[in-house]
Amino acid sequence: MRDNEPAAAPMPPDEVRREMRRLTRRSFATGGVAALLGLGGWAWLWTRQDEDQVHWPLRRVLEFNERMARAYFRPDRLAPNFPPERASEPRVNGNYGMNENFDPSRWSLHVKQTGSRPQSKDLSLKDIKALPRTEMVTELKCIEGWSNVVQWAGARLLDFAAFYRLGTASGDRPDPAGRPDDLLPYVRMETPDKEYYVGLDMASALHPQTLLCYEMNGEPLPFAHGAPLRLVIPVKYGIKNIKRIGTILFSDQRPNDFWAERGYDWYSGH
Ligand SMILES: Nc1nc2c(c(=O)[nH]1)N[C@H]1C(S)=C(S)[C@@H](COP(=O)(O)O)O[C@H]1N2
Ligand SMILES: [Mo]
Repeated sequence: MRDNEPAAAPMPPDEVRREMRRLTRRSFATGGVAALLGLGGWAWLWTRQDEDQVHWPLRRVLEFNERMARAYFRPDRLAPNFPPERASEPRVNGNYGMNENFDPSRWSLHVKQTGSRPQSKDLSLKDIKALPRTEMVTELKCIEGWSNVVQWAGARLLDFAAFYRLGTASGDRPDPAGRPDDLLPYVRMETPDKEYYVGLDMASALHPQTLLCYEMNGEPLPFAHGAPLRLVIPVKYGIKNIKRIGTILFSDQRPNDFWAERGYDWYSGH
């Protein structure tokens, strides 16, 4: 495919290109479109350029995937829970935004909200631990094809948003089932150095199994897995489970997303 790529296309770093090719090869989008087109069409497909470096026929399929996934999503549909004996240490995967100069003693969680009720505050890990503690044993699924059962503990993003009155146009506690129209549509999270960032739809962000996580398999969250605080969101693939959260933004604008900008599905549900 490399030879058919337009020379003018912006070139992300090599590592990203390799990952992107792996993702693209594995994705339903490519497989589906390729199967429909056959070999002759394949060359045509790879000459279609688009924003985000995604060839537009693939982009259409990704958008279709998202519409299907959103239609299928229910807040009361839970990802599978496993017995704690099944839990083990996942491999460390993905180092974007995890630079070694990070000083946890200077970390705080920046919380922001755009729209009619703007907010901005800094919270400590103590503040997060003061919220109701939720434990769960769920599967971390990477789009590369592996998965791992892990025991997590942390605060539900729903409990966090309820306590700090975040994520709604009214300023009331979010009530995803009762008052979905009052919810801001999106959440964005980024690492302290802003190198890795994810965009989430609010229904998934406020799903009861979405945790701001500070413990893994009964121990404080290791640094390689995202200490002091990471997101665990079992209704999404691993790419959305951002490690080392620096900022959380509740937003009325659809946020950009590290892997969506490199060709993968923005929604990334499963
Ligand atoms: N900051 C940051 N978070 C990240 C990534 C990353 O590169 N940087 N990679 C993601 C991917 S692709 C996966 S599969 C999971 C892996 O989590 P683990 O390293 O705890 O197993 O982290 C996600 N969160
Ligand atoms: Mo991943």
